[in-house]
Amino acid sequence: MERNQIDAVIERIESTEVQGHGSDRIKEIVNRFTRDLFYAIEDLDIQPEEIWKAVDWLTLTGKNNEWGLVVAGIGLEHFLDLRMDEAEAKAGITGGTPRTIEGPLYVPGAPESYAYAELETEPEVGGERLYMQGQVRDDSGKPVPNAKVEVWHCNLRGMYSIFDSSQPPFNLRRSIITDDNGRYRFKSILPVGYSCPPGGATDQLLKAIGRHGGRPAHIHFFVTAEGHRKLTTQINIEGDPLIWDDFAFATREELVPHITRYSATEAKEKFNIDEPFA
Ligand code: MBD
Ligand code: FE
Repeated sequence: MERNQIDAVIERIESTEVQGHGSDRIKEIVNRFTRDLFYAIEDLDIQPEEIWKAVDWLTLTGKNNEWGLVVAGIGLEHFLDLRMDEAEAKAGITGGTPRTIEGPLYVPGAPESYAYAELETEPEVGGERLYMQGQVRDDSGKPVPNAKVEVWHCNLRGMYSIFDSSQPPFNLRRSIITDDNGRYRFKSILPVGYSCPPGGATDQLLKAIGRHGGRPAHIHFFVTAEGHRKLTTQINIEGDPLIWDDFAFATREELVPHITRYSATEAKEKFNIDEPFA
C-alpha cells in the first residue's frame, strides 16, 4: 500500500473518535503509534504469521511480568536518561554524579537506618565482603545531612530479594539517612552480574536478535533530599567483563569507582575488620 492509502486507513480509524471524549494526548500517541506500525508492516512486508507470533510474545512478556526488562533491554530506559540529561543541559543544570537507569527491580519499604547499614539480612556464604562509603553533596558541593540513600543489589546468584523467594524479604535492600556531614556507609557482599531469566520473554527476544541478556555486577542507588531533585543511579564493579557490554546500556564512565581489595589480614590490621574474607 502507498503511504496515502495507509493515511486514509488511519483517518478512517480516527474518525470513529467521539469529539470531546477521551484524552487528546492519548489519542495523539495511539494514532501515531498505529500509523508508524502500519508503515513498518508495509515497509518490511511483515506477514500475518509474524504479527501473531509477536502477539503471543507480547502476551508472554506480560504474563511473566517482564515488561520492565524488555524496556531496559531495547535501550528505551537508557534513551529516557539521555533525554533527561539533554533537558537538564538545556536548563543549564550540569555536573554531579550522572544518572543511570532504575531497572525493574526496585521495591520501596526497605529497612531504614542512620549513617550506617548492613545490607544483608542473612549472611551469604562465599564471595567477598564489600565496604562502601560516600557523601551526598548538593550542586554547590555542600554536604547534605538527612538525605536518604536507598541502595539495592543482587546476591551471589544474581537474584534480587522480593523477586527471589529463597532470600529473606528486603535482603540487600536498605535506606540509609546521611549523618551531619552528609555521609553514609554500608557493609554488604560484592554482587555478581545479572542475567535475564533463561527461556523467558526477554531472553527469547534477545536471542532472536543475536544478543545476550547479561549485566555487569552493579549496585543501585536512589538519593533523595528535601528541596533537591532525585538522583537515580548505579555503580558498576570494576573489572567485570560485561562492564561495557551491559544488555541495558547503563554503564557510564563516571560510575565505575575504584575498588581496593584487602586480604583478611590486611583488613584486620588497617580497619580492625574481623571478617572471614572468602
Ligand atoms: C537488573 O538488575 C537491572 O538493574 C536492570 C536494569 C535490568 C534487569 C536487571
Ligand atoms: Fe540491577
